[in-house]
Amino acid sequence: MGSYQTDTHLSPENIQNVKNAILHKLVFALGVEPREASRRNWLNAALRVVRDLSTESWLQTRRNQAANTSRRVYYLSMEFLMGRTFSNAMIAEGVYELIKAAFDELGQNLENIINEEGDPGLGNGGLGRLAACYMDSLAAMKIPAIGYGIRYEYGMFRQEIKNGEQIELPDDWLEQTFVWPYVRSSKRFPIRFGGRTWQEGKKTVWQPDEEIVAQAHDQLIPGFETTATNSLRLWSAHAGEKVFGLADFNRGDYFAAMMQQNTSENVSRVLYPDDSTYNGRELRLRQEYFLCSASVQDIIRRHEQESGSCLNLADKVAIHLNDTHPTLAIPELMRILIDEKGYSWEQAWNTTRKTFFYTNHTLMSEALETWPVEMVARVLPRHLQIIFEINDWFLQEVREKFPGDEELIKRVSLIDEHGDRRIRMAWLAVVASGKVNGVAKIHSDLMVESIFADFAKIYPDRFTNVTNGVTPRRWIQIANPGLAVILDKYIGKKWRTELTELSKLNEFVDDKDLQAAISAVKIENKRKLAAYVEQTQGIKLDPEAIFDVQIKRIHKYKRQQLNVLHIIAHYNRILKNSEADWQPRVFIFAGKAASAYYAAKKVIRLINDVAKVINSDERIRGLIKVVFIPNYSVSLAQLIIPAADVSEQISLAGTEASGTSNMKFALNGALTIGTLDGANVEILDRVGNDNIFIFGNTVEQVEALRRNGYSPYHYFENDAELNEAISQILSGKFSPEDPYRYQDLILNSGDYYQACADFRSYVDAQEKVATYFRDKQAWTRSAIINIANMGYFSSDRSVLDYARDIWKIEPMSEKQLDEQPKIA
Ligand code: F58
Repeated sequence: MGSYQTDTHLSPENIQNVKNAILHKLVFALGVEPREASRRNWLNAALRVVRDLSTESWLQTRRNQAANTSRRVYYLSMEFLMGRTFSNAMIAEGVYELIKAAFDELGQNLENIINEEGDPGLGNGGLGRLAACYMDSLAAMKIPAIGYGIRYEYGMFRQEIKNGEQIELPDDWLEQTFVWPYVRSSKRFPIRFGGRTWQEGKKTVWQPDEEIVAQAHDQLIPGFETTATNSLRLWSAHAGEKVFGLADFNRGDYFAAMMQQNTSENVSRVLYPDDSTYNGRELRLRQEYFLCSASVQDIIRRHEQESGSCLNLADKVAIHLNDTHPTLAIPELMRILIDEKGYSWEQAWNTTRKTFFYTNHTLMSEALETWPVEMVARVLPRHLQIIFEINDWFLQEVREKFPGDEELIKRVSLIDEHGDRRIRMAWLAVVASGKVNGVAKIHSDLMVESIFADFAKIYPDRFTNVTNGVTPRRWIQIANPGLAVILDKYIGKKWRTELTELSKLNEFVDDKDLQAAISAVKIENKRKLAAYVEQTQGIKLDPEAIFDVQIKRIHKYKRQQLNVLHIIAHYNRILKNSEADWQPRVFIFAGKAASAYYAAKKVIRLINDVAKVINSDERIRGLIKVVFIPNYSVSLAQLIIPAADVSEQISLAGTEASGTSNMKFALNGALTIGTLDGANVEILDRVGNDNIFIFGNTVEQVEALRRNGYSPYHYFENDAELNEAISQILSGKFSPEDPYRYQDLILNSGDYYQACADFRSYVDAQEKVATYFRDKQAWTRSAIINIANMGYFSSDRSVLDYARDIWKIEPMSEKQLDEQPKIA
């Protein structure tokens, strides 16, 4: 297969071509002899072959996009959790079967080779994975888009469990050669920090005292079954010449100069591993500015190159802010337009306000970013001035609309004047964005009722919803090939890009053959997961048991501790009546706790302590197994989700903005046990009450409890099972070597997320789960109904919503994608 092969038909000749192409890469790109090649070598050779295919389309797409009049979206995100590239690229290019056949002939097993690829953890959780699903869908939907992020040298830490505790180890993902990206040596931009500003007439001059260089690394994002190929451009930080210590070298101090180089490169050294508390450290501010400045400079360069000037920027450019983390792009664009391109303030502001769009991912106040004025003054003095000017302009506008309301002014000011003065980044993002959206219906509604209530009065048309989605290519086709085969047979192949096609399955919910096929695939997936758990942890799981799964970041609001309380209560019930005909259950957890999040780390330890006691208690005859699978990642999610019977989505109502694993689970035929929170509400709307287990207080009830002074002791005293479970934890039943280990958990921490209040209805819902599971046919029927009604939750739908309602971008047609002459 040369770089131009487009015939993907499974003929002997094509297979031979692919084999030759892989061998050619192995020998001439990697310098490895076939008989000495390791799996990693085979992987890298094949990755290069597939990359050649995508590269053709990529260059072609770029020329066609440039020639096209359409607007492009630039998706700025501090995190992209892309997962492995190889399978995704093979299926996008339609060569999976060909490569599999070629490897068969070469005596290699494709699945082993796929599993050899590392899984770059350049994100914390849902927000980063959402960005990755959107990159996949933007390409598949032919929407001109470029993602911008940071190429962290160390991604999310590697988690090991030692004596039940989380240990964080560095994730040195770059140690393995990652052949997918192209390093763009010509795409380098200076990023400046510090220094001072002064006026020269009307002009402001900024003289920074530090300069580093941002270097572009491009990953191709091939669209599924289209030539449309977008890019994800990640920046790495390097010492610029100016920093690379000219002064120090002149004084002959080589060592000091090298040290300086190290500090500059710290900017892209490591991902901040905090999932939902905002971390106000200066290095994080520098990282955010680094991403914003490099990306905005690149956007302007490209625009000028394509349009000849900077003038019609807003017509051609939409910049999307994935949460507030890239909000400094706003003052950075203003700065460049005013200081470097000579725009007036008004011209620059009018352009900026038409260019930006912002997605909010959380209502929790501890996660809202604010930066101390003092710190921004030191690190980015010119940007601080611009932010103050935006604030003056904005407050003037508010005073005109709402004269005399000085309390309102204080609340909406971009500067929080309480205590040390701070810049409210979410406010800045709202003021400068054409549209602001939440990520699920309930979240978007709550957003305008709570954190943005004042802004919704000032700008009533600005707020909207785009419910999250997930890509069916990765989350069905790659993660669950057995299910993909069934779908192809019953509803045809179109679901891959039109997920609402799944609704055709509704016709077959009572079809015995379909039911048998669906449960056979589920059992097969459970066996695969069980094999992994046995191999890695030595715990044997019964594939006939209910696989009940909670995999996500460990956080109090996600309430893993509620799950544990039920497991203990269930264990106690079995002990009291061990002869009864109990349904065997496996409770599976995975997820990382922020390294400084003491309570979350304790929850991991509790899960492991409980697992140890229960798994080794012979009296319960293996009726319960508890497993914590270490080092959760995208590739582990791909293994675990298709094997789940039950999806745990048990956050306190009003706290989980959307959730996206809830969609992946239901799409793979798991039944949800969940609260009326985030996208669970929309999943319920679509699958109906009979096919989901909803429990717990509603947002209104949660708020009423808070208003009336919530006390967990009330529930503790009145619910015998809850009382027993908590008392056992507190008395050291699960930590006999350290009986006080969990003294500060649950009750003594005030139970802010009301686990005790929802305990009873959760346990009742779990009872219903166990009873329902016994009726295999009814259960499988419900699983099919879940799959059939998840079409809405495709990220293809989400990005088309963004393109139509927010960015005003038309997808390209196949004709437009083919306009420019081919390269080869
Ligand atoms: C998540 N946020 C939401 N933030 O919690 C989840 O409900 C939603 O489905 C998802 O976004 C996608 O919209 C999230 O993952 C982070 O990880 C941030 C990382 C940087 C610091 C603040 C939290």
